[in-house]
Amino acid sequence: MNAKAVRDIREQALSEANAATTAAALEAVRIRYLGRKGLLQDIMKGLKDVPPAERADVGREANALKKSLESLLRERKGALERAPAVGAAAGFDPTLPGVWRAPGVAHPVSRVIEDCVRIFARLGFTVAEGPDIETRYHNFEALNTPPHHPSLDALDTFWLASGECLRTQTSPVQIRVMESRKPPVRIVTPGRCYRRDTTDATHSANFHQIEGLYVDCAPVSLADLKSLLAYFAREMMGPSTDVRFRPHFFPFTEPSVECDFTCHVCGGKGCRVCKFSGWIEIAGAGMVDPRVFRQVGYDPETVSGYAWGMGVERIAMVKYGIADIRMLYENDLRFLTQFA
Ligand code: 2NL
Repeated sequence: MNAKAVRDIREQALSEANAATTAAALEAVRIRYLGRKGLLQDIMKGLKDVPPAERADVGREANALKKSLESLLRERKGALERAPAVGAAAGFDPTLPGVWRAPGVAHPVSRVIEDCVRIFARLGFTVAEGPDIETRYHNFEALNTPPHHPSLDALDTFWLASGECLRTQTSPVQIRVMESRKPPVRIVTPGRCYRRDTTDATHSANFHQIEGLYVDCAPVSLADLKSLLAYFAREMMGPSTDVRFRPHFFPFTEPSVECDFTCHVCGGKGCRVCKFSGWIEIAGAGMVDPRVFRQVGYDPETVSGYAWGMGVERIAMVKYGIADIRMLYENDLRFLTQFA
């Protein structure tokens, strides 16, 4: 027995420990080398026969064998515990089907926004966005809202201590775009809006709008607006959809209309969905009021345009037959994944 022989045993022990792929195999290595009847014990027992000059060297090598093998066994045991069931030895069966992950689907609100944007983009409209926190000026005053209008009331709008508010519509985005660009303007503005509504089947304090604005230096007419909304109606609800205008009032458009689509369920004959009228109210619209143009620095004598606004949740509910707006916000995947 000499130091080199002990070193060789150590090499052998370490390589066996490295090759072991199960806890049982590691334990067998430990017993063979470090066990009570193991090789290390044989070396220790043989020390007395080693010439005194070499004894210290052999003892040192024996100690190194013990220490390095113990530490490698500890490390390998930890690694095996952290990575269970990998490799053929742990029972991996490559012929079994893989783990299936459900593909995600867009939320119906996102889906409707994407569909609207795609349809209007074909007509040359681009998307504009703005802040959720708006100034009183951009959300109300620039839109010709009279000072006594109920929407300015603290009971209808979320006012912040700063004097700003959470936007109640996406029209302020259009004001900001007109402030910063010369006509022609052709934009749609999808986005989140806020109103102090008590939640019920058709109201949510958080909801989404998509508005549109077209301004040109050439004369634009209500007929242009109607053909645009008719095109949108057919693309969104089906090719046989028709539209009608009813007179209405908005402070920011003159004249103003409400736009109904024929009911996509009964085709206009009358059913429960359209409350037997054949029509479903979808959008508010009109020709941009000259006072709004003057506010943003446009000359109403030389520019004209139309604007419209629609509720995203409302379109989703009509299109997909959703009875309660709250279902869109409960995050129940059994419900949401139906609209892929
Ligand atoms: C509705 C009505 C509407 C507009 C929004 C608008 C924006 C500017 C100027 C003029 Cl900057 N009009 N937007 C016009 C008419 C109706 O929305 O019922 N939305 C759900």
